[in-house]
Amino acid sequence: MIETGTDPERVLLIGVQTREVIDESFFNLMKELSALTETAGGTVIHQITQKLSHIDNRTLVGKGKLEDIVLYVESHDIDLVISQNELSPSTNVNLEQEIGVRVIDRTQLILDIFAMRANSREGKLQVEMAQYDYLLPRMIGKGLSLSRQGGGIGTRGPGETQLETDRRYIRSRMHAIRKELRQVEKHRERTRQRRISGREFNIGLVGYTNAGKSTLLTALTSHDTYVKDQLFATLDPLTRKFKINGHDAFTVTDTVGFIEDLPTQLVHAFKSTLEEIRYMDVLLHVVDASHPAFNTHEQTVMALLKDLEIYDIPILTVYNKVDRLSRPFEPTLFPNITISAKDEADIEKLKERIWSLCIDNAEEFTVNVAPDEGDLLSLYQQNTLITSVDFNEEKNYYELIGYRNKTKDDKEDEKY
Ligand SMILES: Nc1nc2c(ncn2[C@@H]2O[C@H](COP(=O)(O)OP(=O)(O)OP(=O)(O)O)[C@@H](O)[C@H]2O)c(=O)[nH]1
Ligand SMILES: [Mg+2]
Repeated sequence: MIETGTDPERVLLIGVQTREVIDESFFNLMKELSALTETAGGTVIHQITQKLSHIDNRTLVGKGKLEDIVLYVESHDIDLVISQNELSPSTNVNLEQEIGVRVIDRTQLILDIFAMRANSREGKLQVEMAQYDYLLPRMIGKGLSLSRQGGGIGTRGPGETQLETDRRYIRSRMHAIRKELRQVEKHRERTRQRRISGREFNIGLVGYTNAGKSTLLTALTSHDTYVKDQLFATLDPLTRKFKINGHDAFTVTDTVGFIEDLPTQLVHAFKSTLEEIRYMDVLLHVVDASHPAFNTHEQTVMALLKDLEIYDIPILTVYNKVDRLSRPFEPTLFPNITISAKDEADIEKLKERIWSLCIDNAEEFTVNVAPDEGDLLSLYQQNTLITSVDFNEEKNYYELIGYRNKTKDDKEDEKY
């Protein structure tokens, strides 16, 4: 956020619509850029766009349009210009020189929001890594000044003193971060192992940013998580236990939201976080059904899942926010469920679907537990879905029948 005491930055958005981008997509991209800017704490004053067959290598927009921009910035007290199109280092410098205020692009804006949101040590390191990854090629031979005194959108993340030091420092810092991230990853691996051997049913939430993942996690677990009408409210994976039909054996994990054209630096940096998804038993793909671009959103998510090579986890598409729908809704992904995360009856319906998906992918088992093995009994209750308990008087033990999660090993074995 912008520090208190300072007024929000006044932002002008600019964008070039090239021939291959249709009007509707361009409109949505500019709208999303505006939402991202507000999320970063800026105020969007105006936007100036241009249709061109291809972007101008020197200044992005044509000469006349550039004059319009310069005039607008001067007469409306603009602090910052944000470009929808990716800017090469030299275009970026040219624009700043011509316009006379700071100019950043969508990637820098998203990196900035991530820097603002990162809470955990791991999240912070991942963002720092992504920012250096972005900065490094921009320093080489460009004589680009890295001093970004004054603060504001696009300047958050690695501290200023660090930005002012040289490439060698950045390289060695990147090396150190990589090393530390590997440690964190090992730790995560151990927790994951425990979760898998615990044989709980792990439900993963994935989806476009602002789809309602955190709201759903809260609704399923009746706990408070950070839910905000902002893009990228959640950066760190968060796992909570929850119950279905009185059974304790479920966990749900919230993940970072996806976005169209997520900067590659960030995809790279958050790979290990995103890879948590791979270890889930069932995925809930949350889609904001009330969003006009929901179709592009869900395709973006599916493409990322494909990139992560996630093929064999059952996915239930959860079309959310139906309470906001004003038009008839045609689902495009199957199987699906249409809900409002704010409707308790819908949450119950969703739990039933999760329950059947888990059972479908589990194995039935029977086991006998002696009356003095109370600990064992509760272990089964915690980690499996017990559907019947009978006391066998003749043999003096409890007969349990239930479903348990297949371990990843069992799943591997099945393939052969
Ligand atoms: N009307 C309505 N609003 C909803 C519903 N579900 C979520 N929202 C709102 O949508 C906004 C975004 O919800 P979040 O749960 O933060 O979304 P998210 O997917 O976690 O977003 P990121 O963490 O940014 O990726 C919040 O303002 C929620 O209150 C719903 O079913 N109906
Ligand atoms: Mg969230």
